[in-house]
Amino acid sequence: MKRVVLASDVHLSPARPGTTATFLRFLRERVAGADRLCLLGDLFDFWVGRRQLGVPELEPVWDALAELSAAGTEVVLFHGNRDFLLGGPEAARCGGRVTGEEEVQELFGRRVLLLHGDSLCTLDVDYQKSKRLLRSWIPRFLSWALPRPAAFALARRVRRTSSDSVARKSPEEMDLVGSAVRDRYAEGIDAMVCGHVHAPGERTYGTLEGRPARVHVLGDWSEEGGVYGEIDGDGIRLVGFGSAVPRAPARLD
Ligand SMILES: [Mn+2]
Repeated sequence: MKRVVLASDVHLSPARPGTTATFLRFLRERVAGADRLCLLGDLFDFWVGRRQLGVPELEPVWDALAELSAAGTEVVLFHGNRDFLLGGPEAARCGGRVTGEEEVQELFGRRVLLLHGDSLCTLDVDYQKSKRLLRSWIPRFLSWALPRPAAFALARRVRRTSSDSVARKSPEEMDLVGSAVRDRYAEGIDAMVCGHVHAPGERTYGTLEGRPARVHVLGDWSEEGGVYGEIDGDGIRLVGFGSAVPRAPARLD
């Protein structure tokens, strides 16, 4: 193992062809040759289940991921809050694997917790409650039972409702919470990488037993680019693609 690349929150959608083109260029220019690509959730703006495979605008992305797999890059898809219905069919489509919303990986001698990040937004009580409902059997059943157009319409409706409620929330409610980060460090991990909050940068939430409780936060994507992560023997780095750049490292509570 020499190099692992991480990205999240690309929010691919047939409605955003520019972002798809930029992400495809990123896969060719920065991911090809890596040992592993971890996509830490919200790769898609929404995912209604296996019947979304075959949507023509997204086919080039699945093809590109399948090519990477065939060339020896392990592709790992994590669940975000918008694409938690990714599963076996999608793993098969790209020759990779789908894991849940988080996974601890032993990388270059360190235990690294990789996760989407919404589980660290513990001040957003409404969201944490609705998440339980959204991850129940209900959406799985609807995705299976509804005809494709109805499933897409429902997904768009849920997306709209969620952006309306996001617009009403305070910045604190939607941000990572330091105590939640330190709780994860208490489980014995050495590093953490997440996405979700769309504010890429290295953040340190105090210390736990003398060690910094640090999170490398990946960025969201547009056609201008995005901030992704790289892990190798030298450590973890946030790197800008296109015009995107990480924020300055921050010390928080
Ligand atoms: Mn998210």
